[in-house]
Amino acid sequence: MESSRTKVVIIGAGPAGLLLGQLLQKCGIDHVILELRSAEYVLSRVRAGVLEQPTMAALREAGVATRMDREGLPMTGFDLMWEDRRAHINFSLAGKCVMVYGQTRITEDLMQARQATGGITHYETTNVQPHDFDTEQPWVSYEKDGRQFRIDCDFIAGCDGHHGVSHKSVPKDRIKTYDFAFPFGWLAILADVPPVSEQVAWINHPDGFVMCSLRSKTRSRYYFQVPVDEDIKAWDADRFWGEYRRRLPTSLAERLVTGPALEMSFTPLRSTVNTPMRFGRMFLAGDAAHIVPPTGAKGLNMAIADARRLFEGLKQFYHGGGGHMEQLDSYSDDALARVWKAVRFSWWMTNLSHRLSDNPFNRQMQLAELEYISGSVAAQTTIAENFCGLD
Ligand code: RFL
Repeated sequence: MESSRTKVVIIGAGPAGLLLGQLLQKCGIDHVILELRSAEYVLSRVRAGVLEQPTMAALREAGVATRMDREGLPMTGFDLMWEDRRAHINFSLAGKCVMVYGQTRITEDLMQARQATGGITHYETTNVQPHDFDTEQPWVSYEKDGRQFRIDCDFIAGCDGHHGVSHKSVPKDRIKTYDFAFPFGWLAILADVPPVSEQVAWINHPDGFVMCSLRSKTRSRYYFQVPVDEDIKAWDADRFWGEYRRRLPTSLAERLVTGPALEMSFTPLRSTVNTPMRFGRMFLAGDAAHIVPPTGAKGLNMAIADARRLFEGLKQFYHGGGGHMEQLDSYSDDALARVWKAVRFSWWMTNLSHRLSDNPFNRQMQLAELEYISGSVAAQTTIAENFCGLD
């Protein structure tokens, strides 16, 4: 086995791992990123696209925001629609705004910055395994190109997503997982067509949720609700557009432009929180610690917030004089306080906007709540401040 040493081993090169790496790189703190997939595969994943203000600030701090500031689209509100009704949620009620800028681009910007500054990422590493994280001498083993490696380190950052190895390496009696799976998911299309609505719209249709979203002025991302056991292979772009148009309010259906699918995917909706987010010298960040239904546009923002907070703890340890652990010690509690609020908002938005069951009572409750929101500035303000991110 070939051995080496660094200060921090980051497992996973998604947004959480790459941002943490870039912040450490800027501070001169030695680290290595290990990623299961190839760089091309990581870049091909189409995911989130709505950035809260603290996310934008973190990307600026990491020095990777030039393209975001040039090409990102400011989003000042969104529409909630049902039947022939509409409530506009104006983010100015919360004194904030967000930005539309795709996760793929963030990943690309972070990868380019990493390459330019000489940060080390080993792609296509297999059998990555954290060891001895309960001691002050943790280490990580992995394989690449048929060779075995060992990296000794001070800390391990588990940024390896929901299916990663980090949280699975913790003994079952030391980790508590809270989990709720909705019985439905989202079928999505990405297409180079102008967005059907200038405002991103969340639409409660009696047959299930519909969303009009965008990545730019010429690229749209549309979703609708399907049962979790839907045969996804039975859906091609033509069938998608037909059902999508059918569920849109008439005013939008008339304006819908369709086109070839750049990508189609299915995302099951679930909420999962692994607690705590720290195990000795291993810290979980991003989807490795929690996932949320995308309804509240929180997943990416939560991952970036965790990475930012973990970075502050590591910076204090290495640059604060005397190996201070205070911020690392409070990482899990501080992060979870924020995480649970975002989980709640994502769960609530999902319950408000999706077909929950065949029971008509549920729909009447949703309609009453939507009517209440449309007539209450207080309710709209609550939604705006949660959507834009709680401080
Ligand atoms: P990621 O992006 O999943 O990255 C984790 C990385 O770890 C690697 N990995 C490993 N590496 C080494 N060894 C192992 N054993 C490993 N196992 C895994 C993976 O290959 C990967 O590169 O997690 P991170 O960095 O925490 O970032 C989180 C965000 O990606 C995620 O929260 C959002 O994309 C969630 N999400 C959405 N969030 C939103 O806010 N709005 C959205 O519209 C939205 N759409 C989505 C989404 C997530 C999706 N996925 C995960 C199913 C749509 C989809 C399809």
